[in-house]
Amino acid sequence: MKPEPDLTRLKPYGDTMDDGRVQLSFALPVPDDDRAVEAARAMLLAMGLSDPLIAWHQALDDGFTRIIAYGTFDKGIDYTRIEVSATATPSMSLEETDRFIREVFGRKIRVIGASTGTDAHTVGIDAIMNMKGYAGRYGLERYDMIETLNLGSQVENEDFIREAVHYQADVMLVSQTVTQKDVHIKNISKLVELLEAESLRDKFLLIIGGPRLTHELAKELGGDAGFGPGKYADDVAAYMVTELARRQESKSPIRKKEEEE
Ligand code: B12
Repeated sequence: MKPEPDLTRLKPYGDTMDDGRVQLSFALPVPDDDRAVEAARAMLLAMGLSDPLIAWHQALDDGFTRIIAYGTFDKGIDYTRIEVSATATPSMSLEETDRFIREVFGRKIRVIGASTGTDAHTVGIDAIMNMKGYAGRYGLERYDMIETLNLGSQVENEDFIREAVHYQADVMLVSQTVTQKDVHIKNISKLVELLEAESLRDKFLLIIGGPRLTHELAKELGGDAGFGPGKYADDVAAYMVTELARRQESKSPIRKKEEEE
């Protein structure tokens, strides 16, 4: 019989259920010698891992050592209590989203996107916006009822806002890949500040994405939603149309009257 994990004390799986074995790889800024190996072992223990094993080490350069190590995580995590912060949107196919837009808005939705600040990475924003999409999931350009403008990379926040206003965008998509020295946090905060200063923040649905972006972080920074790895154009499209519809409905005179009563 297949052994079942203890979900109230969930542990990593190495090669037997609940063994808690994990693999780590990291670099140490010291020469590759016995002392580096001992330091790596001490670090694993300091991380709370038991049975540390340094499986491989190699000089990366003078004064730098690459380490591959194993350790055991004994404590376990209560999986039954884990809560996820994510957009609660039902998944919709491309055709369903197009139909939804036709029925609810009766016009095309306009989406502008960019990789902003000094960030030169375009693959993430292209994965969401380009016609061919990514990983077999078509991008927003493929939707009949979505109009897109992809500004590419290294777009200054001020230029991005100006273009969004000019394009009369409903949605702004921002991609941030580089996170060194928290540049993504500073850049997104600046964008939100500028939008607020120009009383434009409520005019756009602001969606932020990137490899180290979570929904929670995006919200914390003043965005409406965040999407990271494993999310594709159809996830973004479904979120944006349901959220725009919700906002449209909350502004409708009938709804306002109902709320007042
Ligand atoms: C390709 C690449 C480059 C190319 C970029 C070419 C291009 N046109 O994009 C080049 C060579 C130019 C480059 C340059 C640099 N790079 Co680079 N690069 C990469 C690499 C190898 C792949 C990134 C990628 O394309 N991923 C594939 C896409 C599809 O994944 P994704 O971005 O996560 O996108 C998905 C989601 O996150 C989400 N998503 C992303 N954006 C958005 C936006 C929205 C709105 C939504 C909804 C969703 C969404 O949807 C996508 C699909 O699921 C990564 C390492 C790696 N393997 O990840 C390093 C990496 C990102 N680069 C890195 C670095 C440091 C740099 C440089 C600073 C290097 C240097 N010293 O010059 C420069 C940066 C220059 C600059 N000014 O920005 C680091 C970043 C480290 C960090 N945490 O900050 C990485 C992680 C490499 C590393 N391990 O050190 N890079």
